[in-house]
Amino acid sequence: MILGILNVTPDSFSDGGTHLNTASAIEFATRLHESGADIVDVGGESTRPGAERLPVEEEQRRVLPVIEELAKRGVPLSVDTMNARTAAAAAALGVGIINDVSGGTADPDMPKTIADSGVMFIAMHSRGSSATMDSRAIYRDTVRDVRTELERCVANLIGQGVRADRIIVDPGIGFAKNAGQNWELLAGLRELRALGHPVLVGASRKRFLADLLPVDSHPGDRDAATAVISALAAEAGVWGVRVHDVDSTKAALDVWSAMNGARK
Ligand code: PMM
Repeated sequence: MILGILNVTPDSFSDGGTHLNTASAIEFATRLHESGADIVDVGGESTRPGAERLPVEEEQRRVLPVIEELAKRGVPLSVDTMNARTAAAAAALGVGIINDVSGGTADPDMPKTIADSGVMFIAMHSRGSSATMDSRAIYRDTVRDVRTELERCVANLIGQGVRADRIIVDPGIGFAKNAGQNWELLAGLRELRALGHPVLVGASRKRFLADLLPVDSHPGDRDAATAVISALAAEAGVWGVRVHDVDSTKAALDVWSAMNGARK
């Protein structure tokens, strides 16, 4: 699955401020869908390291009008939110997946809201908050520790009534991880699959990819590297990738798919 990213924020690291206006956000999301995004992931609150939390009213003012119109147009949607109230409002408008970078821990009402609304839930691994996560990137064995913490997160969600078959897990590339740890997680995706839940990977345009590029490169220059990760993630059996540039990831996945189909 390709989740195309729509950030309706003034300060996301790679596309902040581009789609703050509702009409431009709707047009961009429609284009993502037409280019091959299976789902458009709409977010109103920046989660970049150091970001301050946003009032929930402002988050809703940014995302709900966009979601309402896209849902009317039949675009399959997820909403990237840590707020149970936003999750509930989005689900009522027809959003099928709640994507929570805190794994349901930032808002104590999130697990029950998910359980009651019957939507799918993306439980992403992180530590601390956006403000503190960079200082929490200390692991004994990155893949094993992330796997154990995701396991605990999933058990907590199920304990609060969320159905196991509605949970997708995500290692949270770049969230409380340094560059080396991100690579370890990408190399260890098969181990995360052993959790028994679909796995989502969000490496798109993230800072660690800049190490592979010239020093004066821009986030958009990271799309080729992102597309290669998409194909390698598919090979490792992940369920989905969350990306900014749908065209390059779709091309990479088409190649993987053709090769996979020819396998004897
Ligand atoms: N990364 C960002 C935001 N939301 N959600 C999931 N499930 N996984 C991620 O890796 C993830 C996310 C940060 O990137 P952005 O600012 O480009 O959206």
